[in-house]
Amino acid sequence: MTNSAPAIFPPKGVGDAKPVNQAVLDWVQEIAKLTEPENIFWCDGSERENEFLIAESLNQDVLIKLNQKKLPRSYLHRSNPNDVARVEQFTFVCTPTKEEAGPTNNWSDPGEMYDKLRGLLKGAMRGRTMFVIPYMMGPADSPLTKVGFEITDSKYVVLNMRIMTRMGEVALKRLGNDPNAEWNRGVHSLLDVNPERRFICHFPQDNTIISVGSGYGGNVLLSKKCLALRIGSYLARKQGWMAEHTLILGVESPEGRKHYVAAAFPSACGKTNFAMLIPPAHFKGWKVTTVGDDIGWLQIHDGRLYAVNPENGYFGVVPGTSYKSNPNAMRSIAHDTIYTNVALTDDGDVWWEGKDGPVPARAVDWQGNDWTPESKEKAAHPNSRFTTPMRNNPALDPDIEKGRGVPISAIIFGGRRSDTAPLVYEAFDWNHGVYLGATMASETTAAATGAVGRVRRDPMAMLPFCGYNIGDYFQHWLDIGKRLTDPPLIFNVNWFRKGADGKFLWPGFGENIRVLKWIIDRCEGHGGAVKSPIGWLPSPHDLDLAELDIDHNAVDELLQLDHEEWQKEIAGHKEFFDSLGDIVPEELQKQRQQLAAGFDL
Ligand code: OXD
Ligand code: MN
Repeated sequence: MTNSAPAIFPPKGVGDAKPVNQAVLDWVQEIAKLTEPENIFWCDGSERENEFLIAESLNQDVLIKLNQKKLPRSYLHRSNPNDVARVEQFTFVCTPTKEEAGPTNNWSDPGEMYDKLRGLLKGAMRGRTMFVIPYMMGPADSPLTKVGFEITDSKYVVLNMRIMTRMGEVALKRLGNDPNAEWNRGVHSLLDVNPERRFICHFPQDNTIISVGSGYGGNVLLSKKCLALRIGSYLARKQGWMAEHTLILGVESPEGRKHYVAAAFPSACGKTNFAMLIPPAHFKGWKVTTVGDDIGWLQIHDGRLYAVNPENGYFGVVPGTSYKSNPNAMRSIAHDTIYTNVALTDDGDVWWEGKDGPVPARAVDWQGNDWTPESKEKAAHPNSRFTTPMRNNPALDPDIEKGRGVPISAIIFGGRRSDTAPLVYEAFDWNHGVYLGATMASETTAAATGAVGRVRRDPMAMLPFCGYNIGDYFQHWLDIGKRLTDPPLIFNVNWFRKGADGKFLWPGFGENIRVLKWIIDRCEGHGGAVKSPIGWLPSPHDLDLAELDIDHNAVDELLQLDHEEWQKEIAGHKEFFDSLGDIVPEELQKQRQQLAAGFDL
């Protein structure tokens, strides 16, 4: 584990890929003047550069080499134990007024925050190398694609950005030399990795992100949550598209009919697993392909929604990943992968809770301590991660580079709910679907610091990621609906409902294809459903449950609406809307009243 980032001196031909755009050069000089680095390293994302940075990272204990026979070109990184997840309490949206950031974001006056950050960044890179990373989010020929530059003093960030984005020449080419071109400015410094000096700040009006004091992916890979979601959602509203915390998958029937769906679940609720699903034997001939596992950018074309995945890799939660839960993820992370905060075995392999095979008799845990199965601590941190190129995924969709994106037939919302929310139901129409998204709730996970397992409202899974006022965000969804002549159907799913014995009622993972099939049936107009006050629900025989080892009572329970639970749930919706104040669009208030009437409220 290392927080220090001493300077490195590359050989000739490495670290000198200077961009030509004068606006970028000026900005880099301005940041260098402030942070006073030992030297500037202009990244190009090339193989040679990567090899050099890996060698330096091994020298400086930023990376540990894994068994290269078992895991070719793969490495382990141990973060500072105080720095293992996103920090929502230190994440700010700095808009000119507090109202623009809205009630769900931490807000600070941009001038004050810039001053504070300038103070923290002053001389922060002394004795360190300043890396300048040009990157592109989205396929090369998409109108949605954005260029960003991230300045960082962390080699780990450079190595991860190379996996997670389209980095180097391709970004420089897209930007060109127009000094007025739109591009995102990102500055990151580890400082001394001190939680007291940790701030993740967004300045949407300036298309700028400044992140200090952390080395954790979600806080420092500025392409991801910061640009693709927070700044992205702000730009999307302004420019008439959508930036969402959603996976995108393709599903093809044995007859060759293909649909794409987008599914917005909160962090660590199984987006990666769903996006890489392998159907069970009974669904022979069905095929699921992955477009994206975390973020979707959606635009309207000919009255339909089309989605691209702006990312180039996966930054996924490791614990629980196995050949049983997600074989495609296991194959993806078998090579060219950076692991963060998993355990290391004697033979240089990685291990985590929930991995296939026997539990090792001993290992070194994520903090570098000896570990045995008797240890009280987990061997891998619950939010330990893999960073792996999307091209490692055997189920990668062939259309990931399509600039227009893939046409979306259904949008699925979902969360972790032990009770209340049935396995699946369908909204009556777009506006009702927006209401389902707006009132979504989920039990919190280890992806962010704070209590785990607490039910919180997480509208469209965007609570930590919406870069502007959530009321305006709801209205943006409603407005998009008005522009769609062929809108996707909207659904809600819950894989996590538990029975009285505290066990999950639904097997999940590959079996989720059964729910997906019903969703597709509905999209094609031939799936059966019964009308309920919350939406269209399948009855048990509308779901294909053949060859599934599940108790009939469990299925009934999964599809049941408990009157009292729903009365409580609707009170929760009201409480949430009330907590937001008068920014909730009238249409959603109307939807809530209609729902309440269905439960005698
Ligand atoms: C993520 C998250 O890392 O949502 O994708 O936290
Ligand atoms: Mn996410």
